Amino acid sequence: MKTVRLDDIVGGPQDVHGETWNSRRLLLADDNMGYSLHDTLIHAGTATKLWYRHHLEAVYCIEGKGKVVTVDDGREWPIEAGTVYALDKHDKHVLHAETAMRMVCVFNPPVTGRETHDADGAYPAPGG
Ligand code: 9YT
Repeated sequence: MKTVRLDDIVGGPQDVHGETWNSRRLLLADDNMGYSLHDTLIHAGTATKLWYRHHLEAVYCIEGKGKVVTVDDGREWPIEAGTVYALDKHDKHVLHAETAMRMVCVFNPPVTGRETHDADGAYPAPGG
């Protein structure tokens, strides 16, 4: 087994900055767990368009408050500390952060490390 410490990730190659978020990637594809595990900060007052076409993502909000809007049906899903949302249908969505939010995110298949979103809000398919 092994341990990973957030303090050792911050400021290194697994500390990835997007326009509206900062993803500290704790476990990646190379860790061979079958998923990746991220501790992600979402900046207050932002809206992020996302569509993980190639991945399933579960997101556990542990700090802050906001909402997810699913694009196809316009439904609003309130999110606060203690809420998990699971994008089990590769749902196109917009994440609105009312306050700064801290999320524990799991991706299946795992991301490899440096991914940021394309114009659709997706990460590339594994293997290119
Ligand atoms: C919640 C969400 O999807 N935020 C965007 C960043 C992503 N979760 C990541 O790479 O950690």
